[in-house]
Amino acid sequence: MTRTMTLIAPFALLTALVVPAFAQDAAIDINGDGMYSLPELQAVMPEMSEDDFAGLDTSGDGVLDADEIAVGVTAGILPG
Ligand SMILES: [Ca+2]
Ligand SMILES: [Ca+2]
Repeated sequence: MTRTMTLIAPFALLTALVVPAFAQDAAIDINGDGMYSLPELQAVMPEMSEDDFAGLDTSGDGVLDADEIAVGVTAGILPG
């Protein structure tokens, strides 16, 4: 029980606190597809560079999904 909690808790915190604050911001997701493209992010974060974006887009599909956003927030690249 204790061991399971230790493994799960950090991820639960990320999901509960970090993802919703940024990834559910409809003002950022301009086209409403649930993903964040570089132009959408640059609209609110002009300092976001193509290199920053490429580094976050670990799946390489050209957009950031909620998981990739969460990684960026944890890394301090995106606001939480
Ligand atoms: Ca979008
Ligand atoms: Ca991606």
